[in-house]
Amino acid sequence: MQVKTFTGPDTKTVLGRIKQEMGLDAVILSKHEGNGENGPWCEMTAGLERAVKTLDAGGNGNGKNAASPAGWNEWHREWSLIKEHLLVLMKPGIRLEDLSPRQRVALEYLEREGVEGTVLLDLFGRLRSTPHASVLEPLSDMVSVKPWEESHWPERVHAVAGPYGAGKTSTLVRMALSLRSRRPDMSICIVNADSERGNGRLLLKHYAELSDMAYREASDGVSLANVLRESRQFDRVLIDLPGLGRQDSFSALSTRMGLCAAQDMAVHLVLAPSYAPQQMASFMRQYANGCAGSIIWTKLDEACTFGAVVNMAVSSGLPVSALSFGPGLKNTLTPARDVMLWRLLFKHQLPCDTPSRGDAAI
Ligand SMILES: Nc1nc2c(ncn2[C@@H]2O[C@H](COP(=O)(O)OP(=O)(O)OP(=O)(O)O)[C@@H](O)[C@H]2O)c(=O)[nH]1
Ligand SMILES: [Mg+2]
Repeated sequence: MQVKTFTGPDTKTVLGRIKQEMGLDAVILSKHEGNGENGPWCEMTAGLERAVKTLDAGGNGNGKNAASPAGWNEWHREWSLIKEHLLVLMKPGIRLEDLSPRQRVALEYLEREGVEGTVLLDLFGRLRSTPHASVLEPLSDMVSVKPWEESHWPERVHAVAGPYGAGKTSTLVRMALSLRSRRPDMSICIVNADSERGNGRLLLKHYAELSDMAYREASDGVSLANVLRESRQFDRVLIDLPGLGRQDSFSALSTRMGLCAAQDMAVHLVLAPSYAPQQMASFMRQYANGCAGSIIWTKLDEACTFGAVVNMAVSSGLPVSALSFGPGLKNTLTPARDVMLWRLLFKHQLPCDTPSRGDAAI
């Protein structure tokens, strides 16, 4: 069900908006009215049983959680195949001897590290004309970083998504704890939207109580819309989303849970670098079309190569926001910095091995 909340000065205006955006089939799920500083207000949550294409563009004003277009997966698969064929044709064009020895060693290393051919080709093109440039210069352009800190993430609502067992719930707790330690004054609400996981529930509830945070549960679009509405007084709302089955996609989950309607929200994709490249490509198809926030890399302590960090940044265009490197919940997550990524990639050094000043893991 597609769920969306509309607000306006009175019932008539809000009904008009619902009709215009969702059509005559929309059902009113809840209605609230009141008198605020700016006069009377009315808020209605409406639902629609079928997937509505027209919501994509206007759902949250920027269409970032738009449902996948028909045939998206098929198209993606075909494009990957075309890319592979193109790469075979173009690979002889990577004449490493055109690069400086330092650049050549770096590119050879990145290939062994699992960085994809298309990315290497791009790097080669950028380095060829600048023999003195370090490989970190083009890499910094290709892999963006946006640390998990309030100044970089002013959105009020943050959700974590990702494959089963990737570390979503642990990451959410760590994100909440890091917020709490930096900003003790901040009011935080943790929302468990993954009703399938009993132990996740216990963990979230326990840490919320322990750290003076509110705890809520939402198992479907309607309850999540209600939770989001009544949690407006919180400075930050952190949502733990369920994992996706093989045939599922994030945009479908987003529609089911009514995330398209959520305002001021960022979705962070939680991944571990140890997934195989084909699996990563499959996650890209499932998630990247709807996750418009960042990638959080978990289980760095279990991985032996880190090329995936570069590959996913390039193919999704998402910045890396945080890194986690241990099964515990304390001192195992740090806001990402580019220098940490390069140490990880080129030296296999975890952020906890050499914490920079001011970047202590939470
Ligand atoms: N080694 C290591 N283990 C981690 C890390 N993050 C999480 N884990 C472990 O991975 C397991 C799964 O973590 P969860 O946070 O429950 O993962 P999830 O994605 O919420 O799992 P589901 O809700 O079942 O889909 C737990 O045993 C965590 O302790 C990490 O950075 N390193
Ligand atoms: Mg979980």
